[in-house]
Amino acid sequence: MLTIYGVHRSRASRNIWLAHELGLPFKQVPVIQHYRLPNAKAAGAPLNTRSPDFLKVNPNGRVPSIDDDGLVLHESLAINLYLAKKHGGTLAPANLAEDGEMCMWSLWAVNEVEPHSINVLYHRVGNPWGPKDAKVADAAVESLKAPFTVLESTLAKRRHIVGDRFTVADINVAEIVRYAQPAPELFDGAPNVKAWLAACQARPAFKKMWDAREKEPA
Ligand SMILES: N[C@@H](CCC(=O)N[C@@H](CS)C(=O)NCC(=O)O)C(=O)O
Repeated sequence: MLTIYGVHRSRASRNIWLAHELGLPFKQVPVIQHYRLPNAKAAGAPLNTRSPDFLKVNPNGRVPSIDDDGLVLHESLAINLYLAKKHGGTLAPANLAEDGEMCMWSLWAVNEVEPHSINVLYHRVGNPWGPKDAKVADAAVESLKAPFTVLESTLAKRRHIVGDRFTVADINVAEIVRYAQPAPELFDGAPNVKAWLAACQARPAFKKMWDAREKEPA
């Protein structure tokens, strides 16, 4: 049985979305980020990223992690690539070339997009680390223009990130691009990215994850 560690309001959302796409049964252990609690170390605090029991699972102290019949993995995008390949089907790479492309796009998203898109989220919506700073958000939007141009030109040629079908690469990139949604000006300048993200987020598996996420306390 697959166990996913992490609340919906965390990067575990990526893995939960993928599991729903695959129709995979899983157990969720709702580990919360330590910084969202007033005192993560207090006796009786909910299981969090600094709880000794969770640090035994992931000594990095971050969610998500999975335990798949004894195989423990961290890093949300690696987890998705692993689960897609393990369970096969159309979400997974069909061959080595697609495998390379799916890894490339996942690493591209985490390196070229996430450091900036997370700053759009933190500084336009809510910053767990301190006050919001409009200048940081605006600088992040500026930094996202180049990767958005790359993604836009890719999606002008085809409807999906890799191949001609929805795959794990779409999930991995969409979940990172999602953080930039509080900057509509980026999407207005990239209509193919906007349409692709809307199509990803219209999928029943995404909506199932999102509905559960909305029910969690903010
Ligand atoms: N690169 C990691 C990042 C994981 C990460 O930063 N997770 C956040 C929650 S979304 C976390 O656990 N934060 C808790 C902490 O930093 O203590 C991944 O994609 O899994």
